Amino acid sequence: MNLSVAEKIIKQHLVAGDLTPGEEISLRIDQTLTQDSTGTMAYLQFEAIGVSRVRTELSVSYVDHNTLQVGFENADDHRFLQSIAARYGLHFSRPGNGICHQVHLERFGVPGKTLLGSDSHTPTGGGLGMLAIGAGGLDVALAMAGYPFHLVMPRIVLVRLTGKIAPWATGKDIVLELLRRVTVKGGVGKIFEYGGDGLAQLSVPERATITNMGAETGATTSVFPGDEVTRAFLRAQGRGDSFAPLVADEGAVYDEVIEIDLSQLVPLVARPHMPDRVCPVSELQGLRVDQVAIGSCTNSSYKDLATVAEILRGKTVYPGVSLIISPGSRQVLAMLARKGYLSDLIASGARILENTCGPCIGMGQAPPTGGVSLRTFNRNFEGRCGTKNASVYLASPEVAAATALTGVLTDPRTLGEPVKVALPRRYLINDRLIIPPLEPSRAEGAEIIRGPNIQPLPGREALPSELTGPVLIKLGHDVTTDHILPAGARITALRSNIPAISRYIFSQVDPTFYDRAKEAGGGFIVGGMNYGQGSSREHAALGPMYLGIKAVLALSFARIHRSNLINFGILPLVFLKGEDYDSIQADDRLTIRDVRAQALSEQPVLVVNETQGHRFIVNLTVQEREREVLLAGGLLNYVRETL
Ligand code: MIC
Ligand code: SF4
Repeated sequence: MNLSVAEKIIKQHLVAGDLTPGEEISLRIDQTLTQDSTGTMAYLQFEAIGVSRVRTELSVSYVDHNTLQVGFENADDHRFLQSIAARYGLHFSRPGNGICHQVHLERFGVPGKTLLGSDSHTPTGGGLGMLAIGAGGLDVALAMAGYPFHLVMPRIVLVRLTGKIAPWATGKDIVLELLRRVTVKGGVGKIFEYGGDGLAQLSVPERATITNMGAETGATTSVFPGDEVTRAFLRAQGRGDSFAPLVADEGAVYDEVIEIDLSQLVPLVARPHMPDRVCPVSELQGLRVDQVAIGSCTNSSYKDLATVAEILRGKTVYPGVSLIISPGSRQVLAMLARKGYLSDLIASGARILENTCGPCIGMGQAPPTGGVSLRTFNRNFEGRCGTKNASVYLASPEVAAATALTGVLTDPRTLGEPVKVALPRRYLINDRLIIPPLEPSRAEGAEIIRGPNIQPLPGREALPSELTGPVLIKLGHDVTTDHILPAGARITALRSNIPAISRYIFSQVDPTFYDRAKEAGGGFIVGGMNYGQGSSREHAALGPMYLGIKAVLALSFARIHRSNLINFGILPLVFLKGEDYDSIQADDRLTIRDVRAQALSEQPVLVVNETQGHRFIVNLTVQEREREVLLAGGLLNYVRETL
């Protein structure tokens, strides 16, 4: 059989199932990564599973999200994570070392390996030829404990890149073009695999921009082959021996093919408030901008920032613009300093931040009231930047730098010849901020340090025989996990404290939600299409579980959030008819009788709308194992019972 790159990696890691799209498979996981804002919960769950040391080839715990430390909470989390890493045999990337995805690409990624990360942008590793998948913390905890990862075998889509890339077009424009064509729902159940004669022009950091933001299509992941470009990158990272060639077989068959002619690409921009609202920069040329932010795991590589420095050199940021730059890693920052680019950035007036997620997750740098912010990030969901009525646009570092100089959205093609930055033959390598695992004999005695921000895990009972309660909220389409549980410094600091963070569930959509949910002792959530897209934060399921949410009824679900709901014992129910979604109202009282029996059968589930005196059916489309997880009241209960 002629296999694609994705199929080759899957086949090599298959524990159960086969390569038939739509069927459940399970995969052996070689590497895991966590970041601090999802990691604390993942490690509390890992502890609850009760193994004495991680059982992967490599597991890394990064600290990159919660680094503002406006109170004790973040620092408590960091100390907890460091002590967990020492106790259980993980690498620990210290605060300030960089964004997990960038550092993982630089220092740990290996073509052909599987990587599971508790962050939705884990597919960044696909730029290096890894099968890198984002998941909830509990799934990552199980992978660390040596259990395989379950997923539905995706359809493999070939994205064929052809032609010579147009001047000033970048990796960002390729993925924005993909988003324009397929939308934020178009990747669900798919892997985008890149191929074609255009590939060789794209460096690993550019490929990683593409696979990173592939997450915005809802795809399971995106992957590039491991070729000469990959080899050169790994050599420059002093890791040439991690390279093994990985290309699709001649005649590999794909479920779908998308062609992108690189010579026709133009600089693109995503408009507020969705990453798929894409149009050419030239169409919005002249839009006044208050803030330009360059960074995030999508576009903060050495190549990105050196290009920005080349554009800014000898010039000054426009007086009405605040230009913010957050490098992706300490290595990037060190390289910029060594090559003199850092002084170009400083002299231009850029405000240099720490090497973390920073403004991407609303940790500072909120734009002014009604302001316009142009960002090189991957998400522009409403309110995520910290200012509810701000408008966030997404574009390449080239567009961002050009705009920072003029104060209006600017097509970089107006700057003349494109800037070319040579990739280093050798990156500056300094792993002293990564603490390696302790020897097992020393690790066993390591103490785990918990501050008051680290609260015990809440649990849930097995599924009762009947579910009844009010519809607490009815929402539209494309609800993101930022709507369910907002980001920002204040709220994200509470990620290891479920009772405290649950107060913020839907706080920006309906501030009365928490009180109403508490008063009613729980109930139901109703959503439209693609419910729960975006982040992997399992708190968007844990919070609702804590508040007694029994089921979410939606027209469709995003992959990671759907798994998170099941992991915490919340039924993801899919409307069969649009009219049932249309007719249901907030406050309607719903009852699902004999829900255990109904959940076990493969028939649709009957829901009674007591308020309207009306019955309708919904689908519980789950795999066998997921049914049992739901009956047990969640994955941790299931694991305790069965394994
Ligand atoms: C994000 O980009 O939304 C985050 C913050 O990285 C999340 C994880 C989280 O909520 O902690 C993600 O993408 O998974
Ligand atoms: Fe961090 Fe933003 Fe990347 Fe999420 S998308 S990992 S918040 S930089």
